[in-house]
This record gives sequence, C-alpha cells and structure tokens, in this order.
Amino acid sequence: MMPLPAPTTDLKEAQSCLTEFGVCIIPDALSKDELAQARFAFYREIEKDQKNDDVVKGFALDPDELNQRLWNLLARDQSFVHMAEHPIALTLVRHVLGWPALLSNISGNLTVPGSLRGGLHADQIFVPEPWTEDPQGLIVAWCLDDLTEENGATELVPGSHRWNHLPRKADEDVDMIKVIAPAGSLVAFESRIWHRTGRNNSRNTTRALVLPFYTKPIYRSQENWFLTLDDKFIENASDELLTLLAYKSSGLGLVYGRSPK
Ligand SMILES: O=C(O)CCC(=O)C(=O)O
Repeated sequence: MMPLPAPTTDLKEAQSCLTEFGVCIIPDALSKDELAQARFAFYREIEKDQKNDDVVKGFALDPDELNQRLWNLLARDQSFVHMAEHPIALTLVRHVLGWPALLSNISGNLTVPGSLRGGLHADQIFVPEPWTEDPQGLIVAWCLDDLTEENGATELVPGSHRWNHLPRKADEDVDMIKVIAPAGSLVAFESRIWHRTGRNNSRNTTRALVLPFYTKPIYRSQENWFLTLDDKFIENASDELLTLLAYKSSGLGLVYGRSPK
C-alpha cells in the first residue's frame, strides 16, 4: 500500500506529491494569529448553528447527526475568505485544475467524541464514469485542531486517484491511512482520492476542519453563490475570488454575453 507523503513546506514538492500520491500535507500553512482567528470564528459559528432550528442537520456522508457541518463559511468570517483565496491553496489549484477554476463550496466539519466514521467516497461523485486521467476537483482541508489518532482524523487511500473510479459502496473494505497533522496544517487531495471522516474515539477532543472544494470551471457549484452571498460581499471580493465564484467568467455563466462582473 502506498504511504502518505512526508509533510513539506516546499510548494514544488507538494505539487509533486499531489501528482504522485494524490495528496500533500503542508505544515504551518496558517500563522498563529490566522489559526486563532479562524478557530474562534469556527466554534462561534458552531454554537450559533446549534441554537438555530432552521439549520439543516446531518449530511448524506455522515452516519449520524453527531458531527456537525457548517455551511457557507464565506459569509461567516473573513478568516474563511482568506483560506478560500489563500496563495498556497490557489497555487495547488492552478497546478491540479488550471485556471480559471471554481470554488464549489467551503464548509466546515466538526467531529465530536462518539461521532462515527463517515461514508467512503471520492469528491468528484458528480462526474460520470469512466473518469478521465485528470482530476476534476481539489479539496484543501485546513486543520483548525490537531488531527490525532483518536479524534477523527481524515482517513484516505494514497494513490487511489489512479484507480479512476468511485468506491462501489460506502463501507467498501480497503486499507486506509489516518492523516495525522498539527493544527495550522493544510491537507490537499485531489477529487479522485478515496477518503472519509474518521471516527472520533477521544474522550473530550473535537476536531474542526475547513473544507474548500475547487473544481474545473465547467461544473455547477455545490453552493449557489449568487443566492448565498450578498451584494456587499461581492463588492469587496478580490478579482481572484470573483473568478472562483463565477462572477468573473468567460464562455459560461454570462449575462447578455458579458461576464456578470
Ligand atoms: O472531515 C473529514 O475528515 C472529511 C470530510 C469529507 O470527506 C467530505 O466532506 O467530503
């Protein structure tokens, strides 16, 4: 079985890891201050959603409602906007997908003691098989807490991008590796990689991940940005972010033949 690649802060090496293993791990991708702000905002939003009966509970890939998803992080705090357009993330996006690319979604996933493991899947679930040799998406997981042996670290199969198809069932029996990484790390994997949320066996440790998912520009986004973001947000967005949100576009998604912005 292919091991995980060694963590690296060298972006060229990280790109090679993505090509060879389908995954790369970059420690210290967030500064201490960035991590503290994002973590504070994440747990603040978790609390808010817990008090809000309108929030959708549960998610297709999750076996129960214990672990908690946080939707549309862009609208919740600037620290998540920063992650979506972070230069390291976009360097990897350009390497794997080319440019322009789209931000399909940016959500959070919190495992809590007792939450079970998620369903095995690959993220380009919307691409009909047979898949081509090039990935259609990239997930960039930002670790806001340490990912440990016990607290539900993401589990994945390095090299499974070469299999070029989805797992046939959510509980398929395959050897998986836990991604153990300190808070502040970035774990990126391309969309053909088989993976799942780990089971949180810890006594009292939660595990927060921020999960921006990017795709090639020919796919509809998971989040409907035109409805979920307000005008003020769009007025203040950078050109790169406007491209990622399909507000700056050519060929597709036009308004009377012009880019929306
Ligand atoms: O939270 C995790 O560890 C992985 C989440 C995941 O697999 C997903 O949302 O597609």
